[in-house]
Amino acid sequence: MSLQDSIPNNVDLGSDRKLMRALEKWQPNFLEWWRDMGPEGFQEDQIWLRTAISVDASGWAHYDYVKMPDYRWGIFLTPRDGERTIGFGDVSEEKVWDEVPGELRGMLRRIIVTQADTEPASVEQQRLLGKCAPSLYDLRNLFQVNVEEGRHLWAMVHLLHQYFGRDGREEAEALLERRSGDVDKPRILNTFNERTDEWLSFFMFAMFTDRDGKYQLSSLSESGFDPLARATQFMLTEEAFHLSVGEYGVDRAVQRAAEATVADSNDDARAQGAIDLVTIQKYINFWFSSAVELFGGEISSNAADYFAAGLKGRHHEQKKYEDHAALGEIYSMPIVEKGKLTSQEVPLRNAINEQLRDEYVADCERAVARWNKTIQKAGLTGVELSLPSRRFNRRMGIYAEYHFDPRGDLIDEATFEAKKDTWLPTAEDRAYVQSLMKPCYEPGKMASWIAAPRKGVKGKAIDFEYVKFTG
Ligand code: BYC
Ligand code: FE
Ligand code: FE
Repeated sequence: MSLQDSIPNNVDLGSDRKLMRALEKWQPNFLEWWRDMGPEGFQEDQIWLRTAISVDASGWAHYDYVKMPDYRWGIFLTPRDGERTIGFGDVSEEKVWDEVPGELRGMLRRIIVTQADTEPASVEQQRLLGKCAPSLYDLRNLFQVNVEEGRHLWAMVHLLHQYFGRDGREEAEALLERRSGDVDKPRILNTFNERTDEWLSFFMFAMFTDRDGKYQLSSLSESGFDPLARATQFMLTEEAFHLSVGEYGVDRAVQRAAEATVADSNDDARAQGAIDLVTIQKYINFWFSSAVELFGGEISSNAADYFAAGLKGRHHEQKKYEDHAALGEIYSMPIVEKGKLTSQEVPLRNAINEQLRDEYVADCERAVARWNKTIQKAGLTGVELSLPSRRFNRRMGIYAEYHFDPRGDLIDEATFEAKKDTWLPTAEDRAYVQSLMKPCYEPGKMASWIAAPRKGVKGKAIDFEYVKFTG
């Protein structure tokens, strides 16, 4: 099969010899990376996967059994919708760019490489999960997420190859060389070096970390660099599924926790083989505080520069905002001064990261409210999950040097240390969660710690054979 056949695309790959050659060199390295660092095992099994084969709203997704190494990682840009002008920053109303403006090359490359780096990183973090999947349905969803993160890497590598010359080719190689968690060659952003080798963490990751992806992609989807805007628009169509895997995965663990608590004479969910809600709360605290870092510093001149240059806007910039210059506006931000929380006025452009984080936090609050409904429905009263304050447990940004409790109140280090084990997963909690990670591969059956999903994938039954083992 020629490269052109094996890469579904709408970027007219066939007529661009130079791009073809670059991708032909990169593809075997990608496949080698996939074999080494992609899902461990299962490479010969038939997985019922969706593949993006076009960009039409109605027909882009094709579902069939496929072996993962044969997955067709395509390159798609959402089609142009007439002439578009840039919608924010100092370049508002200028026509969008089809090539990289020379003076923005460094900034753009950095944004694209940072975005790209997260995609293979997440696949590496999740590589052992197949061995302990709580059901066939979940196993299939994991692999769906993994192959699509692989495709997101292709999307960014296409941009690097087509628009950044030799630098771009070198960056594309480096993306296959860094490794999640590696001491010498770690992935760029911290969260992508955390261990994600049990399923509660995986669901938390898809809920909180992929959701950062949604907001970052969204703010790039109106970029003045049109190929980036159109690439990220198409990535967002896939991202929605990843977010649902996370949100409903946590929901099912919560449901089982609540039901088990009700069923147990001592209210002990663990005695029933479930994960208790206290532990789930600690995982929420950990993963939310880790993901919240991904929005960058609260006060960021990088973000101001990206915005001014028309490279990175805000979530729903056109739809939601009236003033696309964001000049002369003030953002009021809680800061610590003389040992007390007070507020500081920051020029809006320097607070773009924080504004995006606001949208993200509100979205996470919505999900937690849904989980609390699930607890109620299970008949458990007096227990609620909550999202910690964005100031809690931070390593970066303006809150990093202080300590806060999950409510966001300033506390001293001794208090934090004394309470830490009640707020964040302990080694014992992690060991307990790990002890539940037994594979459950019989169609329709679920592991002890998780409720069944409400429905299967794309109209299939929950007990559909989502993975056919050949080994
Ligand atoms: N870890 O001005 P600052 C996804 C660095 S997820 C380590 O505060 P800026 C996905 C920063 O580089 C979406 N370092 O921040 C999800 C800078 O370094 P220098 C990924 C960090 O630049 C699941 C310094 O700190 N996409 O798609 O405004 C599965 C101060 O920077 C971190 C993107 O991120 C961190 N967390 O904002 C699969 C979009 N945060 O200059 C996929 C592209 C900051 O001092 N990236 N630093 O050396 C960006 O737009 C920006 O780079 C960031 C950071 C928003 C990440
Ligand atoms: Fe992605
Ligand atoms: Fe994702």
